[in-house]
Amino acid sequence: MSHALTSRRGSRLRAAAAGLSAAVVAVGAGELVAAVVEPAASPVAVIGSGLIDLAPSWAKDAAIALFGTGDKIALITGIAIVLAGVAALAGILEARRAGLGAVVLGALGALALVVAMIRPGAGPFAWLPGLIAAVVAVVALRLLMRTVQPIPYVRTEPEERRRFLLWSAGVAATGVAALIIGGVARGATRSIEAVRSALRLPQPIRPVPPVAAAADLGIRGLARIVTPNAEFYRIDTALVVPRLDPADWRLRIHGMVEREVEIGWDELLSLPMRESHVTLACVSNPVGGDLIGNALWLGHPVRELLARAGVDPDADMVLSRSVDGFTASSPIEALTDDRDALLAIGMNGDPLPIEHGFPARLVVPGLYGYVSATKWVTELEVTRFDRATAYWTTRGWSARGPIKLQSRIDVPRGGAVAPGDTVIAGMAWQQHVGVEGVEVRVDDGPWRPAALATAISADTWVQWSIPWTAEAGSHTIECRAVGADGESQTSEPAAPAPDGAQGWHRVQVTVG
Ligand SMILES: Nc1nc2c(c(=O)[nH]1)N[C@H]1C(S)=C(S)[C@@H](COP(=O)(O)O)O[C@H]1N2
Ligand SMILES: [Mo]
Repeated sequence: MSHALTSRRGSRLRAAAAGLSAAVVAVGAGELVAAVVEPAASPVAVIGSGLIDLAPSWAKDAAIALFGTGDKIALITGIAIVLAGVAALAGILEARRAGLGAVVLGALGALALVVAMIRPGAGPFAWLPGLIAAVVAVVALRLLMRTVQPIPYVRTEPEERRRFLLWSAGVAATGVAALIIGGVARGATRSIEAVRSALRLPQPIRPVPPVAAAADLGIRGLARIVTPNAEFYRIDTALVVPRLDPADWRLRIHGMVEREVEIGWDELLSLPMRESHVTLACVSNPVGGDLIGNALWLGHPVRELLARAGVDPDADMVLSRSVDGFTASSPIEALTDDRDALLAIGMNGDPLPIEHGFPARLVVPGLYGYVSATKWVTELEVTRFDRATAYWTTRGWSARGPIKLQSRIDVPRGGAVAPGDTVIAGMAWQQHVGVEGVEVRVDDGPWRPAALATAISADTWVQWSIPWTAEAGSHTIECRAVGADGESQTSEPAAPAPDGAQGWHRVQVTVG
């Protein structure tokens, strides 16, 4: 009897392992085919992107809060764990009833096929990776099942067990090899990266003066006034970064316009370029958070492009659309007033990094990124707020997103502080309005004015600092800003959803 039980448990384990191996080789095959025919149709990526688009916004907020910019790695890990569970189950089902498990795995491949085909920007072979994954999964599972001993009460012979292990490990290893080759193939098709690095950006008509030395206090731990591209926060829904060839890129301006306008890359490069420092901020940035960065952007004013198309006076919004379907709703005044909303092609002197929207994106001072900063932008639809709804608005975020007045303590960041004379320093911002002052208090003491560094412009954040003599004990440091319009930063706390976090940043330190 005990022999029979071990045997049955053993064969169930083998069935689960067969399911897993079949899934690994199927994913490997699908990813390899995708890497060759259409990287964006990768089965894992399309299912992940589908989940991102379907996820309720609280789940996304939680993912950003938990993992920040690592939210995508967390998602892929999650998918891998779920897939492993389903695959093991499929193996067990297949052992119970031939065909059942194969249907489960095949259905997953079919799902990847369908999702790859219906996503925006799907190419002519978007269906292929999912189909290959489905077929490979079914064949591999059926094959492996033959080597599993499903007969109860008969102890599996060691040779049979060895044979199974060999087969199943071989199949899984083939899958891993396919994944690696796929990764290498994807790397080799990095031609867009080559195109990008060979690009020479045009000169702006009026280069901005170099950032004043007095704009950056150079305090250790304080954010730099201009954020290097490699350190710039990245937030988007793109699991696979769109790789647009500038030669194929076009921007279409349509909707409530007198005439549709379409411009390509060469024409864009021939237009007058402006440059300006603009601080970009994410609406998901919590009080004290770092989903914010400042860069020197080079681009052509959106205002000029809209003027070419001739905007209907009834329009009050531009719905900008990315090649991957993401949309943002910007109030039309923000794109047409004197603030120089840019169709940007350069970031800190380089072409836009691919993950920051290469070859072109929008940058609008004063608006959160989700309502303005569309990356990989290919369309501007002139419309009205009562006619069209953007990606995050359908998920419960505010349709309009002016940036709120905020200030942040960078130094000290909390924890232990040595006693004696030191400095408290941080950043403050309210893009397009500007910051007039920052005040700091320690332990409910009096508010003391901090010294503002030189601001680059009202469209950027500004550094501030204040001396402090740290005395032994625990202390709470708070800061608050006053905008250039005279408004004070509210003490009323609010979560990021639906229109941006607010409240005072507070840091706890222990001196001693
Ligand atoms: N195509 C596309 N553009 C997008 C997004 C996106 O998900 N897809 N996210 C927006 C959001 S929410 C923000 S905060 C900014 C972030 O820009 P960055 O990644 O260059 O910092 O991009 C905006 N542009
Ligand atoms: Mo954002």
